[in-house]
Amino acid sequence: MTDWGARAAERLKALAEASEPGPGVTRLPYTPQHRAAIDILSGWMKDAGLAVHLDAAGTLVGRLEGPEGSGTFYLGSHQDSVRHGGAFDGIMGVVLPILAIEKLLAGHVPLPFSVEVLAFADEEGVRFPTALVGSRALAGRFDPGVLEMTDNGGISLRQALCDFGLNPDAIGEIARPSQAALGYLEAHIEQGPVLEEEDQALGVVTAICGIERHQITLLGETGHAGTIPMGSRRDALVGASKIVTGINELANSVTDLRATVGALDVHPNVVNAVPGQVRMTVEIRSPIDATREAAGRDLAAMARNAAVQCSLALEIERSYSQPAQACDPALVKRLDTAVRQTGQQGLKLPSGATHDASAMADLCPMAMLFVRCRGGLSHRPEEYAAPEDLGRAVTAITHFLAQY
Ligand code: HGY
Ligand code: MN
Ligand code: MN
Repeated sequence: MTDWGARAAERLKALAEASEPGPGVTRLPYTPQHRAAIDILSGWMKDAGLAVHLDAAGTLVGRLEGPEGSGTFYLGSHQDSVRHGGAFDGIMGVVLPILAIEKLLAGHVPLPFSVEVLAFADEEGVRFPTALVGSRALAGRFDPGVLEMTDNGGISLRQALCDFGLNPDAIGEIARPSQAALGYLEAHIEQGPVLEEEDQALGVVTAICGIERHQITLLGETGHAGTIPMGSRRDALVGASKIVTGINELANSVTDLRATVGALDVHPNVVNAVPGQVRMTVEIRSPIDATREAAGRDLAAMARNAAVQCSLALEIERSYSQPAQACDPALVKRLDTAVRQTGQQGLKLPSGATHDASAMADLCPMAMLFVRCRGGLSHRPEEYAAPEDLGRAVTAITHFLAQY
């Protein structure tokens, strides 16, 4: 009897080695670590009987051909991680469906359609100020303008794709025909505490929150910290701090709103010089798009006021946004049945994290299977899902597919 959970845990442990040095997992898109991960995944996909290719956006595709003209069901998640993240976020949603297909084929359960397992290159948007690159391309929603966006080293997404051996100008051709897209299922750790609190290994996602990210640059004037009078300073960090506290107060005062200043870069960042420039990111999330968009407008007003009060020049750009997406009711029902067949209660819950499923919803009906993670921790080295829960998830995915 195969222990599918143990196999999943072993595979995720092996994939966690495809990382930059340092605590946790750091695997950014179009890097040697990305290459290492897709080399490992390609072998497992082939062993499972999938035909493998890397598409122009860097998505690794494993395809099992079904009956002629039967349409395709998609499964998958992202291979990339945040910096010093965990070994489960994203990549678990690639490993589990490969094992589920292996399990179905081992049980001689024929699938009445083609299946593709997808390992998207860049969901997190940590290296470049955009996100969901591969899933948006598959859904036919790729914006070529993002190819000119650059990482902190000044490398453009276009250059990174070319250096990875890909042709950025062919990305437009990978969109899938929606009429043949039967649906998309993404298995993902919950990245929150609800399943653990409710003593459930698995959950069924109802909707995915909307998100927008703003890049802000405040430009003042640096100078000697001991000689410039306070009244004539143009201190960019003082301006930035008004935005940090303002957006935090706003998010604490509005229901269903979350806002985070996750990255802040001070220049010249030395103890005895007035900060002349600050670059910062502000991320806003809500399950209600109107709430999120209103907060985005409030942020812009806040930033303009801070710039005026501190005599700063301001650049603000909404570099990425994704509306809230409801999961497809028919797929949710099918997934609920499959989860219950594993002995779980089929707990329903929304996702405060965003996922490739948000973008795939533009192609076809989508659903998400949540897997319990210890303490709800994610985006940090302690991220963990137990092998027995991974095994339950493999079983739920096989039940989900076998229902067709
Ligand atoms: O940020 C998110 O919600 C996801 O992990 N990219
Ligand atoms: Mn993540
Ligand atoms: Mn994720």
